[in-house]
Order: sequence, then structure tokens, then C-alpha cells
Amino acid sequence: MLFFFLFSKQAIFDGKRPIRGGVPFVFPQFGDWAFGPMHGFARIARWHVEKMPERLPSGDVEAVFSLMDDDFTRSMWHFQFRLTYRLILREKELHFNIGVYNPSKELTFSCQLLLHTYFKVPDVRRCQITGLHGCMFIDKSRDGVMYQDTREVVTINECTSRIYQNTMQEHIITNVVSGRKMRIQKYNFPDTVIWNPWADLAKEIPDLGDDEFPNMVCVEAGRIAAPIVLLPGTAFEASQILQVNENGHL
Ligand code: TA6
Repeated sequence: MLFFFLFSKQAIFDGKRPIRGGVPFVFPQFGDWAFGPMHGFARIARWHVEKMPERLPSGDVEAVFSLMDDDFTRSMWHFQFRLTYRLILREKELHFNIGVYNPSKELTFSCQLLLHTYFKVPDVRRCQITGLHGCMFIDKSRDGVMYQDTREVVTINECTSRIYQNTMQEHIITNVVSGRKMRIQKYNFPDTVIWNPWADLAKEIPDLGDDEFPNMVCVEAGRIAAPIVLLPGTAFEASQILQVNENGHL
């Protein structure tokens, strides 16, 4: 499955900056943030390994990670929280199960959550994305205004950064690696962000090669438009399943 994610040739693995590629974990804020880094701190924080990758009797491989508030997170966001992140890898599937818990006895917090998945594709212009028909979106790459997408399938031929709201539970992306189809199934993730920086913006992103933008498309399941509100002692769960087909069919 890892073969289906883009990792930029210029990604920086210094433990300080987010890695350009894979599936960056956006929490507690999507986009610019007055109190901390863009897209929040979870993608640069040091997670705890709750369960090392282990092969289950079914043949699946499972790993569990967690992130709790500490001095680093509280320097930006003073809330107590606990994130659990369970990954299950099957031959042609990857499951992401996420839990957000508010252990506080008195404070309520609100947050956004998103999986900023970078899919590797031979040519983004040949990809079609389903599940966005009729959805309202905020066009971040233009004027930040809300529009409706009336296309049956979305294609990308220019710089695109759109926050689609109330999208279908399932998206299919065609023409990913080796012409295959990728199915995204999402639960409790009502929004979907579509991103490709295109040529000009790619040149301004230091950890993305100038020639890499045609080989990526970010299709990002999340909860953005209506943030998650967690009362003391309550939890929120969401998940995403990625499934790749063998020969063009799903
Ligand atoms: O999720 C889409 C987006 O918000 C784009 O607008 C673009 O800014 C992108 O994320 C990448 O953000 P990053 O901080 O990883 O460079």
C-alpha cells in the first residue's frame, strides 16, 4: 500500500518539519493557525507507540499510536487531549481509525481533524475523483468564496485547493499508480479537501520538487467546516479505509 503514497524526493526528515508526503495528521487546526504551525501540531509532535506493528492471526498487520497533551502542545493549545491512531494494513487495504478524547473535568474544546493524504499518480490530469457531485466547496486557491461543484467527476488541470463539504462517504480516484483505482471510504469525516499546488506554487514549496506536482493528488478526509466539539470526558471517532483494486475494477 505504501507504494500508492507520494513521498517527495525533497521531503525533509528532520523531526521538526512535517514530511512532504504520506498522510500528515492535521489536528487541532486545519490551515493557518494564529497559535501554532499551519495544520496544527500533530504532524510534527512525537507520538507514542502503543503497539508496535504486529501480524494478527488474520494476516493483517496492526499498529497503534497515541498523542497526549504535553508542554509542547500546551504551549500552543492549553487543552488536555488524547489522540489514538490505529492502523490496520491488509494486502490491498489500509484502515485508519482515530479517536479524540477530552479527559478534562471542566473544559470543553473544539478542534478540526484531517488526514492530508498524498496519493501518487502517473499524471494528475488523467485522474477522476468521484463523490463530490453537487457538493459546496470553499475555493482556497482563488477567492475563498463558496461554490457548488456540479461535475459528476472532478478533474484537476490547475492549482486546486478546495474544501468540499458534506461529501459522499466514498470517493474513487482513477488512474493512480499502474492505472489502478483507489477507493476511499470515510466515516465521521464529512469534508474532503482536494489539493494540487500546480507548477508555480510547487516552485515555492522548498520540500517539493518542481517537477513532482503532476505525480500527486491530495484527497483529504476530514472534519473541517463544523469543528468537533468535545465536552469534558467525551470522545469522537472517525475512520478512513483506502482500498486499491487489482486490475481496474473495485
Ligand atoms: O490541505 C490543503 C492545503 O491546506 C493547501 O491549501 C496547501 O496549503 C496544503 O494544504 C499544504 O500545506 P503544507 O503546510 O503541508 O505546505
